[in-house]
Amino acid sequence: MTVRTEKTVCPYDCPAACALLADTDGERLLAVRGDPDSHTGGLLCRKMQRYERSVYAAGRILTPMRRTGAKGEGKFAPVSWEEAVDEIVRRWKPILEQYGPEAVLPMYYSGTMGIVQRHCGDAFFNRMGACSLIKTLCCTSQNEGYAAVMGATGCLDPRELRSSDFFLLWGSNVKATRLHTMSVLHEARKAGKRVVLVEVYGADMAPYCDEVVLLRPGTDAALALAMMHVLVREGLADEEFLSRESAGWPELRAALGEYTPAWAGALTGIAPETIESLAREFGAAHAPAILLGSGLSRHGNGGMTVRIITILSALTGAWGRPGGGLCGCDPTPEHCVDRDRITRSDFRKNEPRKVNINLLASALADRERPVKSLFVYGGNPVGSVSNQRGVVAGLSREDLFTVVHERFLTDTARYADLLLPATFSVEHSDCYESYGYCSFGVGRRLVPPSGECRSNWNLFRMLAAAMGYDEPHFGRTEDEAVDDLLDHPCSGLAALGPEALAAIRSGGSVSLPFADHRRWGTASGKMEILNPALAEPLPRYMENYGGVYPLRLVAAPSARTLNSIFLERPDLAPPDGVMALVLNPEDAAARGIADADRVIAFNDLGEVAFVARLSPLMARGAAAAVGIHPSGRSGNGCLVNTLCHERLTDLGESTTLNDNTVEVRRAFD
Ligand SMILES: Nc1nc2c(c(=O)[nH]1)N[C@H]1C(S)=C(S)[C@@H](COP(=O)(O)OP(=O)(O)OC[C@H]3O[C@@H](n4cnc5c(=O)[nH]c(N)nc54)[C@H](O)[C@@H]3O)O[C@H]1N2
Ligand SMILES: Nc1nc2c(c(=O)[nH]1)N[C@H]1C(S)=C(S)[C@@H](COP(=O)(O)OP(=O)(O)OC[C@H]3O[C@@H](n4cnc5c(=O)[nH]c(N)nc54)[C@H](O)[C@@H]3O)O[C@H]1N2
Ligand SMILES: [Mo]
Repeated sequence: MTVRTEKTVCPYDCPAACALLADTDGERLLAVRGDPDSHTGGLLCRKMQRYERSVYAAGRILTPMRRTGAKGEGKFAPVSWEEAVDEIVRRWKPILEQYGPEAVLPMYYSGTMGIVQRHCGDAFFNRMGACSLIKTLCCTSQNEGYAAVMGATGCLDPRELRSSDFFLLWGSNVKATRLHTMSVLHEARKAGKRVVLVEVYGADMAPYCDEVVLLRPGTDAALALAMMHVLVREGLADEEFLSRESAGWPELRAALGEYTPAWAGALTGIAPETIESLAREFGAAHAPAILLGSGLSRHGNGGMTVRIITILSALTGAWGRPGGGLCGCDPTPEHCVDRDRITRSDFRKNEPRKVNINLLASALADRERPVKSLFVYGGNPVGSVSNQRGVVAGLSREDLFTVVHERFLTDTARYADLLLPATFSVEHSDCYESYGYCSFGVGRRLVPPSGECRSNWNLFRMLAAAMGYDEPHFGRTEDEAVDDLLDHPCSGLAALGPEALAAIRSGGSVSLPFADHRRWGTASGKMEILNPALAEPLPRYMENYGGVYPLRLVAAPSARTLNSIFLERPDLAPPDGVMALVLNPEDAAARGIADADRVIAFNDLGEVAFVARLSPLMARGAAAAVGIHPSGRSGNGCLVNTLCHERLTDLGESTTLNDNTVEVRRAFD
């Protein structure tokens, strides 16, 4: 057997887009490891170290299938691709005639981050005139909150963190979601620099931090405002920098008086002395870095919270010094290639009906403008979108024709009328732009697709042919689509020059130059502390939506999975195989709940059965559901998103997954 080693890229929705070395025998993927000569230095998460176990996992969908049981039951029988495609076209025809193309709702989110495979369905559905999905299920409010102050100014590049002298990890589980930054934190602490965590649930990161500050979900802006209050009072704000580089500082400064540590203490649950000392420490640092996660942006006040934390990051003038500033936002994604060459907005001839992904349940319940067909390719909305009961009710509609293109029988795939088998990244070609680590990579098809699996690109090619869409775009191969993107690079990639591009054309990753934050990418050319274009020009403290139940519920990421990806892997399942809800021991004791008890979390939307886990590193008055699980792991088949409302954020129409309240009781069974 000849083993070939080739360069490829991790396709998943993590900031780093890790560079991989893949061993194959030409037929099968044998092993994968991190590429030591890359921006990630060869470090690879536990999930991807055994990628071949996912590719060849039991339960992989290998043929097209038609539903034979009730919707949701998960019973299917194989059919050929020809039958499947014929049926799709046959079922769409009367829908298109009677209801128009806007009765077809395409849905994808972040199954693959490859630019070609992820977005290729847009060209097809633009051509059809179908609904246009507003894809704000992740961190749009975070990026818009940042951009409200900084415009298109690049964030602090993770490579610059080596020059930082104080680290504020703000709502980010770096170990799970930004593994490559862990070595920076380790080195920093060895050098005597301080690392402080501001979290709702700090158990994963606490061992790597000097101090953990726990706060009530959704109150982060109060902490940031009170820190600014202290910085001003102590003369630690860089007045000269702010008056030179920003617009609106005098107005905000005048408003800071009321935001005292005592005021913030009452809202956040943090002791006022802690806020004082944290502010002083931040103010004394030469180049403090805030590493911002997206959890705090998934609240009704999320955009405003990120605006305020962004302003805090600039208050001491740190942005003017190497290593100082804020890391973790991406105001100008996709500056390597022109995504429109894949999505083809020019194919659309109608003004699209827009459906926000977070309002899927409502869209499926809309009788005035009914959705008659849902086409899912690269998402698991039953597990990932708010109002799970509503989503499931929609998917259960007998008159909804649902197609799901998937690799596994997810909780969403169970509702498919037709289930189509999808490829893994090593079975198709694509290119990838990291969203936090300034890299770009290409991964070509390395092994033949398993069974009858087809890539998203090839699926839409087939459907376009069957629908009679004869644009040359749909005639191209996926490799031609990748080549076309590389032949027309945008600024970030073009700057590398033709040799660097040629070196990765057949597979591999390159690091991109540092983002330029010497000039503010805003309309005024200054940091916009006051932004006249917004409904709230001057930042102020805003409450999140909250609710009437006593515990604030958040959904935290799991290091073992990536959203609902990797659920196929027994080696990554939780050790006890259960879906846990983390509570602070005092909140648990007040309810007679002990560790490992079965509990029910409930609110006006429904009930979810968890197993309780008690942790002193969980904020008082809050509860965290870690990871997305298959419904089989839940005591009553319902997942955490059952308890999440369909409300949107203040900026960016984004998810408010972390902005819900619940009560929890012991389950007696
Ligand atoms: N409770 C809870 N909800 C959440 C989150 C959470 O942490 N907890 N996270 C939120 C965030 S940050 C995000 S980004 C969203 C993610 O939302 P989704 O994208 O809906 O969720 P995933 O679990 O990533 O599902 C992606 C699916 O795509 C499939 N897939 C992978 N590659 C391909 C491919 O090439 N082609 C096709 N056709 N399918 C493919 C995978 O098998 C997987 O089932 O969820 C959000 N919702
Ligand atoms: N292993 C693993 N890696 C992942 C993912 C995963 O699911 N697993 N998801 C991927 C995706 S899609 C994304 S978008 C990124 C996300 O990566 P980041 O943006 O860095 O965010 P997370 O690490 O998910 O951290 C969110 C944290 O916010 C906390 N939190 C929730 N609400 C609040 C709040 O109100 N205030 C504060 N201060 N904290 C709060 C949660 O406890 C959680 O620890 O990670 C990606 N990488
Ligand atoms: Mo995400």
